[in-house]
Amino acid sequence: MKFNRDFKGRGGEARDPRLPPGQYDIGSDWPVLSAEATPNLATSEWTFAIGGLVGNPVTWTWDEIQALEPASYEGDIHCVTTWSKFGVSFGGVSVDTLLACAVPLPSASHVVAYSHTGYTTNLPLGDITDGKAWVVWEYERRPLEVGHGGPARLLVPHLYFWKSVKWVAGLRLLDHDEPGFWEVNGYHDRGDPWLEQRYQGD
Ligand SMILES: Nc1nc2c(c(=O)[nH]1)N[C@H]1C(S)=C(S)[C@@H](COP(=O)(O)O)O[C@H]1N2
Ligand SMILES: [Mo]
Repeated sequence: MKFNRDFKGRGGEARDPRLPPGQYDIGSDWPVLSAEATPNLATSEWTFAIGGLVGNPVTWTWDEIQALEPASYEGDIHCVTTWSKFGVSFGGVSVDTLLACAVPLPSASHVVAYSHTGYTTNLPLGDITDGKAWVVWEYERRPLEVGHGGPARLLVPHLYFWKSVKWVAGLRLLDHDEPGFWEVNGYHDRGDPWLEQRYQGD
């Protein structure tokens, strides 16, 4: 088998084509990385809201969001701290299903995703539509652990994992870009791992 130079690691071994530049395969580990203290959110108190530039602002309770059409993701995730994790599965609901209820206005171009703890991140609306983002409450078919964002987190696996807000509380649709917690602290505005957009200026 022949490999292109670009698919070889430093030792000359074949580089896994699932691995974006500068990343390594962390295997079965899954580190917990949180800027804030882990909150204890009862599902009876948890809500998820979509507001801002929408025709129909909506807030779902836990039972209401669970009743929506289920959707899942099977694939890889990439953290800016250089680990990637292959072939993970998450279950929840597609952000497309949620946005279909809220009806984005034509002027909506960006979102701020925010957590119940105050963490925020920004995304172009186009990065969370057409099957690219989920609100998830299952990992490997079990309830998502609280350290990893349970009861539910955002999942935007085509971007670095800091965009996947843990303990997610909602989306605010805007007509402009509004950098979030890590983005105002020097991280890249968009965070595409394949373009290695780690820090501002990358
Ligand atoms: N609410 C909240 N969400 C967050 C973070 C955080 O600090 N708080 N960290 C982000 C970062 S930098 C990463 S790498 C992932 C870590 O998710 P994990 O702890 O499940 O690995 O969550 C992202 N979502
Ligand atoms: Mo991260």
